Amino acid sequence: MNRSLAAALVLGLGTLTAAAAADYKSEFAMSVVVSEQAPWGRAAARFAEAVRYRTQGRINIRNHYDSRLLADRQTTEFQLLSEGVADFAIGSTINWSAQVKELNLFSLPFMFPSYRAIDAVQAAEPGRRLFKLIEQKGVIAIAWGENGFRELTNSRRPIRRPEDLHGLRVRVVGIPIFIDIVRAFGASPVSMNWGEAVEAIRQGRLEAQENPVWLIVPYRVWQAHKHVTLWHCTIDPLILGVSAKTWAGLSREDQAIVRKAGAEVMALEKKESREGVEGDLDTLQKIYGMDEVHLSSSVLKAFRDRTHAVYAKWSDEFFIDHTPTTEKIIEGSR
Ligand code: X2X
Repeated sequence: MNRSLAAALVLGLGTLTAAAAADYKSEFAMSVVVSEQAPWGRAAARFAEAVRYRTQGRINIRNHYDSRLLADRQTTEFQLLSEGVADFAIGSTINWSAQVKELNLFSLPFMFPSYRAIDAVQAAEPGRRLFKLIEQKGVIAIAWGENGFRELTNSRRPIRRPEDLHGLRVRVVGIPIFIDIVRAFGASPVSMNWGEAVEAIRQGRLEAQENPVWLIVPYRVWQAHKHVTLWHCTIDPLILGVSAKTWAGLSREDQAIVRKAGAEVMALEKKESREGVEGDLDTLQKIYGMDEVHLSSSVLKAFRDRTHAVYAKWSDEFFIDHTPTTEKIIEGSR
């Protein structure tokens, strides 16, 4: 290629980039299911600010917290994101599993024993495969974050053995695997969106639920539920995603900015969601007056045994090829 042709091409590309930037809408919408009180919501605020600053205002993101873009129907988030109704989202893999069923991998009961295990799986083939799958469904996955290990809280009694769950009404997100898990303990699942659940907790109408420590604390679940069992039954990773429709309209330069800011913000989010949790599980008891139940490894095994059929059913249904790989990676991370 001669030099003037190359220069013309570069110039042409430059013009295109500028034109694309000038065409941006004045406001991009970002969906978040929780509020800024949680590490997850704080990450959304930081991301919007970092992107606005680094693009010199070209990308102006407005955050819609508390499922406001979703009319409190959190399991529609992925669909609205793929359709471009939301441009960005930091979403829970539980909520997104309504459309991307392979994300149920993280909801297989008692599969992930540690943060090391989850990090290893995300960094390896299963994690990469999930990002690719998501992309095929119209969402560019930028980075992993974390809501956290999900713990069981209730207002009735300490849950020390699997039998203690019998007859309890436990709120879950309306996702089939969670319904199966709760039923495996002889308890009754009640499907509810988070907004509705928070209201019910406040009014003392919800006797049990499961969520990570960093939602239990800011949403004051501890005021209504005195009992918490730290069972680590499932883990709830988050993904920062961009609608492929929105992504296609961004200049290369701005795509790179979004990727970099997203990776930085989500790495910090993951760290914050684990702070005061790993190696110091007494926070809920010491500061918030909850009665904490820790499970010995033999009791944990009894809980796990109860969910064996659920594990088998869901891993066979959806992860025939990547459950074994994931199990191997987890084994190696111990
Ligand atoms: O609804 C929940 O429990 C929450 C906030 O953790 C999710 O979005 C999965």
